[in-house]
Amino acid sequence: MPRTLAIVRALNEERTVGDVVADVRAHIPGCVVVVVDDGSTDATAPRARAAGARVVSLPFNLGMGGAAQTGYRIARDEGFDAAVQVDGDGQHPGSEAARVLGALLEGPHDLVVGSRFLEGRGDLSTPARRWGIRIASHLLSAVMGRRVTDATSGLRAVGRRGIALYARSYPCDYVEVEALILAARDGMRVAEVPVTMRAREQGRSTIRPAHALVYGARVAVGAASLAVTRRAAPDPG
Ligand SMILES: Nc1nc2c(ncn2[C@@H]2O[C@H](COP(=O)(O)OP(=O)(O)O)[C@@H](O)[C@H]2O)c(=O)[nH]1
Ligand SMILES: [Mg+2]
Repeated sequence: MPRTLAIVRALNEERTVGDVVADVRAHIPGCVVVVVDDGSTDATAPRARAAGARVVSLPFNLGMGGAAQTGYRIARDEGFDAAVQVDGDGQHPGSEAARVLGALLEGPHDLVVGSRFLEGRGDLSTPARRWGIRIASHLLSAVMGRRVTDATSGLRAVGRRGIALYARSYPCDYVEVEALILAARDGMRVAEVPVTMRAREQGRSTIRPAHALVYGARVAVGAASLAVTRRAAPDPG
């Protein structure tokens, strides 16, 4: 069996993180779960530990990108074969994490993203978020040369190549979208599989409506830079 690390980023998710850890462990046998507690001020760390996770408590808030990179560094340094990213807020069911991981392990892809929009599995986000996702997905599809329907999905799995890449560098602003751009630039093979996600149980998304426009613009810049650097890349032959 390939050794898999589940990376759960969590900021003040004491109400959900324990269930998330238990759910992932139940659906992915043998999986090690690391919760990257990014400066939480609640009981996120003890709840995660009680559910069987390893917990890395960062000394201060690094944000989603820094927290993800922390997880990938553990995966790289400890020689894991695969890593699956799962949110600590309970939106990603363990069964769906297992599905995404399964698709990765079947091959031949280097990165598999769980998409809410393939097969019309329902859309739980706000209208602004939907627009951000739509813009991001269209631009990314154009640049990556393959259809991407859910560029902001945080439910994704990578193999050793992705672990090495993301341990070296993980974007820090529009993390999930830019991480896809990074993967494409590195020549990684990307695929999506349909997943069902749950609505957020508490708190609110970190993506606010006003961000949607900025989000689209940032992705456009990232996509353009990808197109340019790709063309400029020297032919290894
Ligand atoms: N490590 C870390 N996790 C965060 C931070 N902000 C949010 N998260 C976690 O990242 C996951 C996704 O965040 P969320 O706001 O739900 O984003 P959305 O689902 O894409 O709208 C959740 O598990 C949050 O607890 C942060 O600054 N650092
Ligand atoms: Mg969420």
